[in-house]
Amino acid sequence: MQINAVHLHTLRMPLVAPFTTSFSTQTERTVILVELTADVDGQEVTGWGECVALNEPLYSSEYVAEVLDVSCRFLLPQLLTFQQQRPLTAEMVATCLAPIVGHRMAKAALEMAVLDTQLRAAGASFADYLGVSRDRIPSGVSVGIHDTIPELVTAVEDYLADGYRRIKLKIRPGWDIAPVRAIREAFGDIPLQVDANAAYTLVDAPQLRRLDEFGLLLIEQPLAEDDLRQHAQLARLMTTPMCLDESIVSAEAAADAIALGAAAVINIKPGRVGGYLEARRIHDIARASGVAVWCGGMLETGIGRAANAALAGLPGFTLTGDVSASNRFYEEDITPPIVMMDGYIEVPTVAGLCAEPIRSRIEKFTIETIAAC
Ligand code: OSB
Ligand code: MG
Repeated sequence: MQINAVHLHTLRMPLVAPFTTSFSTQTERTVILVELTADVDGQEVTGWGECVALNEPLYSSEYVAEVLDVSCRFLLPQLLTFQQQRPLTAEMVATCLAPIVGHRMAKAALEMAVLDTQLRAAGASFADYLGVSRDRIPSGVSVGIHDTIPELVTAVEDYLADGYRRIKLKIRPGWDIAPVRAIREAFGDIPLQVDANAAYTLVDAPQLRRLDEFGLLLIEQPLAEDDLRQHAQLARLMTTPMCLDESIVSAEAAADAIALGAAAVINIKPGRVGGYLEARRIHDIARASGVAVWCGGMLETGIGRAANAALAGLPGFTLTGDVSASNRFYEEDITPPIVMMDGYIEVPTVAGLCAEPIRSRIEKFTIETIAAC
């Protein structure tokens, strides 16, 4: 393909309820959409990408304003120079952008837009592209930190009534044993796991070990992003399986974590690792190593959520992920809503990564558009 134009839209979307993690409380999602128009074999095609970076560098070093800056200043010029030599394909994007260090979320969004364009032009779904044969995936939900235990219990009760097949509780020092015990007491042996978003240190090992008695599926990212060796040490002290999120920024990081014994399970988030193609490689490495994976979420709109639902159809995704319905976070999504039925979400069959975005909704939530090239 030959890219003709790229628009970077910044949207501000209200959340249905505040979402609190160990690092912040979000009441809205600022999301960057990449709208890419290209010439593919004489046909003009538009594709979409969604960037998972948050507004502040609290989950990872990337953030919205920085993604816009690096995309306009370095990433897009690099792609435009590249396509003067030969036609661009999604499979070439990561290699083309590799000289620019880091900025994986920004790169992922651009690769996603190129891939969506390529698939739409070919009339192929993302599931076709990946070779996914499952037609639906089980749906789990990530439940934020609440002000009180009774409020948490009510929230979990509502999600279970909706049909969610696995509950993930956000934890942090001061909100760990008591909420987990309360959920076990209220709902018994449901599939349950916790996510600390790097809020602990190895010094907290005795406290974290107290989680072992609750039969959790896993504990996600208790320690800092860089603490691979310490995660391996903690994993040896606990019976709860160790799962990494923030630490797994690439296929290399995944291979290192597995080799060190730092990850019995990996949360795969395409944006965090530089794109869906790298996410697939991590799936392949983990599967070959006997390490289970599941698909994480970053409060995606229907664009990223649909792509995640297809990725999660790969055979190594043996654990239920955070791919929930649109209405988990948004009253109005910017695509036809992703719905959950009987605890499952359908693997999309439309051409491209997602259903056609709804222009009027995008316009409604847009606070800024940059004509990047
Ligand atoms: O750690 O998985 C995480 C949301 C923002 C940043 C990090 C995380 C999360 C979630 C929400 O847990 C997952 C979702 O989108 O449903
Ligand atoms: Mg996480």
